[in-house]
Amino acid sequence: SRAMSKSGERTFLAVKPDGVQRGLVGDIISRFEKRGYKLVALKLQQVSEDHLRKHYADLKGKPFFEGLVKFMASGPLVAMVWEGLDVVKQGRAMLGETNPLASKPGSIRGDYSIDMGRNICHGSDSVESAKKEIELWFDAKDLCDYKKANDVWVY
Ligand code: 3AN
Repeated sequence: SRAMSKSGERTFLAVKPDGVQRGLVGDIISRFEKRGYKLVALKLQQVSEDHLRKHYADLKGKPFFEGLVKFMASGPLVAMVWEGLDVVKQGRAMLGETNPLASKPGSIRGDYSIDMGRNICHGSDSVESAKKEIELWFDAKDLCDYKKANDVWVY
């Protein structure tokens, strides 16, 4: 069924340095856990500007690109992989919009952010970019393949 084939979908999510500084890591993880998603990989890490230039390669040339790279390298962030039914699209909905003004209360950005350049979290925007981002941020051996007790009844 569609549900079975898409239940293994994965996305890359990050709590950006501002989210870590503001103590929002637990809240963000909790939202995804409670929604029914499965944590597949997780690390707290301060990454290089080089790594971030690769991560944001599609935005190269944008006026905010250099500032974005510097901000993302300015402190530790939490990089994660989450798995479950429609997690790419649902994850984006849970994050909110790029512009906090367009982010509805109830979303992470809609609840906690007012500044476009300080929007707390990142989530892959398609299944294809999720694949690329997961490969860029994690070794295959660090992705945990396990069953959760509620795998059956959540879906
Ligand atoms: P999203 O993170 O919502 O997918 P992208 O990929 O278009 O948005 O942009 C990546 C990040 O770049 C955003 N999270 C935001 O922090 C920053 N950004 C995007 N657009 C702007 C902008 N117009 N001014 C400043 N920062 C921006």
